[in-house]
Amino acid sequence: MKIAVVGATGMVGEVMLKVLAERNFPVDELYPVASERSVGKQVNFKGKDYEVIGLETAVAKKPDLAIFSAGGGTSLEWAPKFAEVGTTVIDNSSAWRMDATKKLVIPEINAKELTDQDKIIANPNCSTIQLLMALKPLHDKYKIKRVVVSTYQSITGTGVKAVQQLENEYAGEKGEMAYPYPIHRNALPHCDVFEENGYTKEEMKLTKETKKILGDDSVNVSATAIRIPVVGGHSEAVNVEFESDFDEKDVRKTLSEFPGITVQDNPDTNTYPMPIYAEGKDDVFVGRIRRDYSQPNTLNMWIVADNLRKGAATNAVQIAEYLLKNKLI
Ligand code: A2P
Ligand code: 11C
Repeated sequence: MKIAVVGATGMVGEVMLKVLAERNFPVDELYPVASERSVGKQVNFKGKDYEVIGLETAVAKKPDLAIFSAGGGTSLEWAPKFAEVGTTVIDNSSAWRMDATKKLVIPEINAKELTDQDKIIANPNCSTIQLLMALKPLHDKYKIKRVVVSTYQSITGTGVKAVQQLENEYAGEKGEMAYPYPIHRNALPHCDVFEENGYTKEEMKLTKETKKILGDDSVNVSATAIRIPVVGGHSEAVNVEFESDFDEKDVRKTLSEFPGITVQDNPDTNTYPMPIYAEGKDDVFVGRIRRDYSQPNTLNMWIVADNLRKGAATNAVQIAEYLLKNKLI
């Protein structure tokens, strides 16, 4: 396989290279791609240094696969150019997710929708992926009516600049700000940009992407997305109302049998998911599973995952693995 990793010098791109190596994805030729600022720099893959190239040069190489994590603008402009030369693009940005002609894929949930005609495939938003991993098996069993989710999101979701901002603030130094306010010792009810309806784009991604991935417009999601000074993973407090009633034991069993989910839930031993455990792992961790006694058929849970892994790189590489296994690339 000839593979381009677009955004190879970024927060997700770096993890992408790590995950491709760890999972032993068959990479015969690797093209790390970044902005013109980074052309000529070196990145390491499996102990070997590779020179970063620009987008134009990468398209000319006609790779079999291009995995994009370089922002929506870059994807909108360049994914079609790769597709035109026969490259299959897996795109981590929000550029193509809600395009009706593009599939939005979490392999454990809907990879079966993919065909060899899909030349641009969208990777869902990180907070959507971990939410849906837990919702899907429960939706199949009890049918979801409504979800209320509050997120506690890692600064790594914003990228290198945000991590730098927090480091500067720790050190008491001034520098470029990724957020409109300090993030150290703070919580910002503001992930991505505000939309006209008063929600942020991140909140609306949770609402819209959920319907598309489940293929069910009747599932309603109300979201509040918060940025906190944490690295290692996103956390979500989730309240789910089902059509039918459930047994808590059965919920735990259903979740733990779903591939890619680990249930960590034992109040007696203070066992629950946390970003410091999820960091560097590919699974989605679910805990604090308990009935909401304030209304019928309703459940509370807490979901944590490494947003750079299952929320981005791992999910993208799993899509690539599915394409390869099913001879779709
Ligand atoms: P560069 O390092 O040259 O800026 P992050 O989200 O962590 O900030 O990373 C963004 C990634 O996307 C980086 O690899 C960055 O490259 C890359 N990138 C940003 N803008 C462009 C662009 N216009 N063309 C190609 N790559 C881009
Ligand atoms: C965050 N969800 O943590 C973002 C990061 O739509 O892919 C990725 C943005 C996106 O803010």
